[in-house]
Amino acid sequence: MGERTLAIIKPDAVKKRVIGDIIQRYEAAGLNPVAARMVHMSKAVAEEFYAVHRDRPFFGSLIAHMCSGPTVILVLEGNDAVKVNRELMGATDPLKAEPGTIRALHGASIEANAVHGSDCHETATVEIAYFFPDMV
Ligand code: IDP
Ligand code: MG
Repeated sequence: MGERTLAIIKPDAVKKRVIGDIIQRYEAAGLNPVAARMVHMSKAVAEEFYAVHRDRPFFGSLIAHMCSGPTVILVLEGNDAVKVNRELMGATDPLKAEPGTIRALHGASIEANAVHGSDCHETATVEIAYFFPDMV
């Protein structure tokens, strides 16, 4: 049934009330939601999820943002799901994201950039297991 990837609609996008718009874009791109949870992350949960960025200067601020309100976490399934989702999201910095991408449309800053998406198949497997342990 294709590949799976993890997507997170970040607190800035939830506050902006664009959950529906973003999920519609996943569906239109052939990325079918197969699991979903709404999660207001604790600091510990966000820190573990973004552990790879622990030494980056923006880490503390990123964690504060991810814990600033509820998120919507989805497993998306489809052909080439990781790559298709990364293209649909656009570049990390919304100002550099291709027009029409989710981050170009809804991102507020390089930090509050509306969505997360797994960056490769291996990362997707780890990230899906982290939020959906029953799926593995
Ligand atoms: P990605 O989300 O496009 O994969 P990463 O480099 O993995 O980008 O960074 C993870 C998250 O950390 C980004 O989505 C963004 O929220 C935040 N971030 C990345 N670079 C910066 C920065 O230079 N300043 C502030 N936040 C950043
Ligand atoms: Mg990344």
